[in-house]
Amino acid sequence: EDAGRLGAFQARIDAEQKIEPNDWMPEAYRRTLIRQIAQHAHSEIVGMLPEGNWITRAPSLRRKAALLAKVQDEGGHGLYLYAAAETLGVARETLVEQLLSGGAKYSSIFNYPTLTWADIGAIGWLVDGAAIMNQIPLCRCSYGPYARAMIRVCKEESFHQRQGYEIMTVLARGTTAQRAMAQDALDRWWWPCLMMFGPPDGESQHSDASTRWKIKRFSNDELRQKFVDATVPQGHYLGLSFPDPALRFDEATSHWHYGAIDWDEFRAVLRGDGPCNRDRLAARNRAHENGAWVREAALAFAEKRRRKAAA
Ligand code: FAQ
Repeated sequence: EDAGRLGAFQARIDAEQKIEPNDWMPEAYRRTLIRQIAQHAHSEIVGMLPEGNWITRAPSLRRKAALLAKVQDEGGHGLYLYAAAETLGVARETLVEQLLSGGAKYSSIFNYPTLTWADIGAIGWLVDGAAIMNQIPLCRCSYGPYARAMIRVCKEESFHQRQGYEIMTVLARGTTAQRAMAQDALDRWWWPCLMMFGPPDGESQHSDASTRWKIKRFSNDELRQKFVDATVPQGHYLGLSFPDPALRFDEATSHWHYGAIDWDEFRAVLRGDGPCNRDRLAARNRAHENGAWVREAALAFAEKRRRKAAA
């Protein structure tokens, strides 16, 4: 019976039909989606921290308004994504608990510090740029609630990317000190951004299954290359250089060839030994504790309403 159901399930995926929450699905499909969507949600929530660090220090009211809106969007993305994960039968509280206890993964990129205002430009341009490259194909993911959430998320990420590139443009055309700040931010964020796409294809343990299930439409290395090809000309347009002596345009393939990624650094960040892993988790735990009164008040209010309705 299971073989029949499995065949019918794969046939629906092959026919580009969406899988919806009440449809039958193999346990492994459910598990991999919960894993990926939860990690994605955690990334949005932890991803608010590096930029949140600069909200009170944005250089103008206009910059502050845009940054505040961007960070709020990220909180919203986290919430849609937790809701999408809940349709697979996992409680949001369980996922939040896994994040707070350090048992869950979130994107490696959010374990790096934001040292100057130029980092806000670099995050928008590069981190959101990488996020879009990875998430546009997820709009066509086989799981309906995840695919639909990605449509709005990508529209917002596209605004984020533009605000980041615009910050970089102003700095790159500014004083010598501003230009140096923009270059320094690019130097520090470039390699960690390339790591966002995940391990090389040969070491990506989930890629085969996720490709068969049309969760993944492109491999980690394919998306990484697309990102490099799109981003290098943008950096050159700003008059900035990339911290990679091996970077060169390959006429034969029409792709930008890039140097070796330091996968030891990636593995260290995943183990919890990146520059900010401990700070990020401590900040999330503090925020959760400081919000306890809101959860208690919401529960008390819901209880009062329930009693009123029953009376
Ligand atoms: N960091 O077998 P694969 C954003 C893990 S954008 C940490 O290749 P898969 C927007 C992976 O989970 C960032 N862990 O895995 C924003 C797996 O571990 P597991 C979030 C990583 O799933 C911008 C193991 O390595 N975006 O937040 C990373 O097939 C600005 C083996 O890897 C998403 O999550 C990494 N970089 O492919 C917010 C997109 N890479 O679970 C604020 C959705 C890999 O076995 C400010 N996710 N790992 O313990 C995906 O597309 C996929 O999950 C990949 C990884 C492509 C990330």
